[in-house]
Amino acid sequence: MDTQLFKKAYSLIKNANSILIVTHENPDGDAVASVCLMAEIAKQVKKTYWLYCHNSLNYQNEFLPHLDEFKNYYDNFNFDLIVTLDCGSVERTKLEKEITKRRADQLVLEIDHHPRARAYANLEVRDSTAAATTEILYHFLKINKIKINKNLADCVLTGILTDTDNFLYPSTSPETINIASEMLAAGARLPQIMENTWRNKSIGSMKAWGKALTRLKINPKYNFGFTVLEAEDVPPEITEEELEGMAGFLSNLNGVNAIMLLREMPDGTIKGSLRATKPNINIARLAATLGGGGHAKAAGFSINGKLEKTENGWRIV
Ligand SMILES: [Mn+2]
Repeated sequence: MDTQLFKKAYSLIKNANSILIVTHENPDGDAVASVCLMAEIAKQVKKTYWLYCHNSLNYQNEFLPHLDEFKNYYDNFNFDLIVTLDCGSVERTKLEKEITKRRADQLVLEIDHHPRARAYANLEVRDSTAAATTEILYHFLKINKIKINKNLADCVLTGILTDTDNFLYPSTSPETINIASEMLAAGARLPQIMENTWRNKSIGSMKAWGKALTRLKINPKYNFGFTVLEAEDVPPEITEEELEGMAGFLSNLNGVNAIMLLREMPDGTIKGSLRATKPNINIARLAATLGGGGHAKAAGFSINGKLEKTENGWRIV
C-alpha cells in the first residue's frame, strides 16, 4: 500500500484537536480492537479523543487498552477529526447524518478492509485484501515508526484472530501469520485474548448455540445450509460477545456452498449472517441484494421483520 497515505493519515491525527473514533454497530473483535489501537495512538500524541460505538460493550475484562472508555453517545459533535474504523459503510456507524452533514472543517479519516460502499471520507485508507482492519493498522504503525508496545500488539492480534476466526478463513495470508507472530514476540497476550473473545461462553450461550445447531438444515437445490435463532432463544443475559463466531462455526458444515444464520433481534429486526465455504461463491452479492454488504466469504444484512415457523421451514413476516 501507499506509504504516503499512512503518513497523511498520521498527520491528520497529529494536527487534530479533538478526535472522534468510531466503529460499526454490533461490533466484532476487529472493530473493537481497531478503536482501542487508535485510542492508544491518540493518547500517545496527547489528543483529546472520544470512543464511540452504537452498542455498549460487554467484555468481562479489560483485556484491551481503553475498553472502559467506549461510549454509546456523544456530548456534542464538535470534533475536528472523525476516524471511522472497520465500518464498511457510513450507515453502520449509526452516525450517518452527523458524518455526512458535517461542517467543512470537520475531517473524516476512514480506515477499513471492506470493499467501499460509497465514499464519504476526506482520506481513505482501504485494503480489501487485508484480513482485518488491525492488519492495516499494523502497517500504519510500522510506516509511521510507532513502537509496538504490548497494548498495541494485543490490539493487532485480537483483530486478526477474530476476523480470520483463528486463521480459518482464506483471507489469512502469509503476511497475516507473519504479523501475528511478530505481535506475539512483541508481547501480545494470546491466552487473555482467547479467554475474552472465544473461550468466553456461559452455559446459557452454549445452549443458544445448541439451538442454532439443532435447527440446521440444508437446502438441496442451492446446497445451502441455514438455521435460525428466535428472539426467545437468546435470553437477555447472553451478550453479543458470547455469540460472536457462530456463523463461522456453522460454516464448518462439510460440502455446502454457503451457510446463513438468521437471528431475530429484540428490536424487531432480523440479522442475517452469511458465510461462503467454496472458493467460487461470493456471498457479498446476496447480502447486497438484501441491503447489506461485506466480504466475498463473510457478509451480512439486517432487515425489519420477525421469524415465523412454517410447515417446512421459516419465513420472515
Ligand atoms: Mn474487520
